[in-house]
Amino acid sequence: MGLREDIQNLGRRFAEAFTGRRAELLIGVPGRINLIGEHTDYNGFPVMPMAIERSVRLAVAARQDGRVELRNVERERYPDRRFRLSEDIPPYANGDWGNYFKAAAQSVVELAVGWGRQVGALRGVSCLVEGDIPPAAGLSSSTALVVAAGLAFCAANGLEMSRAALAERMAEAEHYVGTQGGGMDQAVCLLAHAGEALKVDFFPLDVQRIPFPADHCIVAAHSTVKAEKTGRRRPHYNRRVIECSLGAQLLARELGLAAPEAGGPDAAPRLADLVARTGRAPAQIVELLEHLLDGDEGLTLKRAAGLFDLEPGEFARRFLRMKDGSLLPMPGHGLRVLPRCRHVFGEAERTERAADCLRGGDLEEFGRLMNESHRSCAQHYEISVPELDELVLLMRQAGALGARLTGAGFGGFAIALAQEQRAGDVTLAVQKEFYAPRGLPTADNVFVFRPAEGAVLEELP
Ligand code: NG1
Repeated sequence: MGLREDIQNLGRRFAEAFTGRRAELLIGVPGRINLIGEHTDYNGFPVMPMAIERSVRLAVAARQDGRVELRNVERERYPDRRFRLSEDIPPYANGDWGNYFKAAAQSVVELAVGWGRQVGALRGVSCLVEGDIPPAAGLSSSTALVVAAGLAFCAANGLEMSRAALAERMAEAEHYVGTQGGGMDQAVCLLAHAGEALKVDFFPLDVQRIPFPADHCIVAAHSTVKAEKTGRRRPHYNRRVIECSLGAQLLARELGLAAPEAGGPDAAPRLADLVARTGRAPAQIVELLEHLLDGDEGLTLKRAAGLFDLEPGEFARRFLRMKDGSLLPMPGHGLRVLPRCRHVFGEAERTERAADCLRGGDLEEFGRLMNESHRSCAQHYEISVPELDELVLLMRQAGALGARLTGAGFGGFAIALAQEQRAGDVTLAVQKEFYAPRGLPTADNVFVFRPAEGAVLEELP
């Protein structure tokens, strides 16, 4: 069944959930896999994702008051939630599913106020929610929910903006849940087209559509390790954002681009700016950083502070502060600025090459780039886990052209690019070698994906 049929079915169930009322708007937002370009988005470098045939769906009725009433079809797992639109919406407990709605609501309220609307006059929504994107698996279930909620609040209040503008807004909005993510997921779930991958550039957002070969597909296999955005994974993700930002600021100072005293990570240059503003090749910039750090792969607090001519306390306050105001705990192995930058600059080049390969039909080379990407994610970015490494190896051995982890890492899914006629072999291999020995089914753990369409919206008469 397609996304449009799915939302229509949900619309029919709305009246049972909210006795007698009718849904006015149906929304479907897909999840995504990322083919290549991992942890590049927040550094200003491109990514290459595609939407998948798994989605979050909403049936929505606008309310006359500013209340938000949420009901999930999986009510036991996701209990009902109610809150009120206001200028400062307090979050639920960490990890609560309602926070993804609050993230969108907070951002839409700010937008509406900026456009001269009174908060008290804003309309809330009653929403019936369902979804089939595996959660905490790097397939972007949380972003699909934030974006779906953003579409619902904007529609209920007649706030019109382009999909690209909404994508940028919702990327910022999702920081409400505490992860300082980039803009990839919001862009792909709003701007994707069936049968195509996207090459997405950032700051400003720019999307190029690249046809995906009809005789190839993506096999995705769950590592069975949860990668919860608001749980264990959050500090690991944010630490990498900060490590990259430190690299960018050190290099910018060295290259005479900006004074790091100008502010913390928010105001700071990104790694991509160093290439764009100096015209230097990424490899040259990595060399410069190696030289600056004397090859030191894990900076102590004292060493890092010294590089910025600061006392450790002052350095931590200026550079290690996360968006929620707390300070990044100093990792035992130090700040791994050099390996993180090695990954990001290498991945940026691989992503550009991969886009050319996809355009030119060189899928073998594309697969090799995926393999290199996985190696770099594991070695330099340290975001793989043994289960993901095992899966990518199995998939390559079974005839995939290339395989890698997808999304933020620390668990979640591995993906493989395969010719259509080899997809069965790849699936069988992971079933026999990975899931069967663990006593797990392949259903809901292994999927075959082809690029799906982006978000759909249907107004009901
Ligand atoms: P997932 O895997 O959906 O959590 C996260 C970020 C992306 C990007 C990737 C790594 C969010 C919402 N998404 O994706 O922006 O940085 O990691 O490439 O934080």
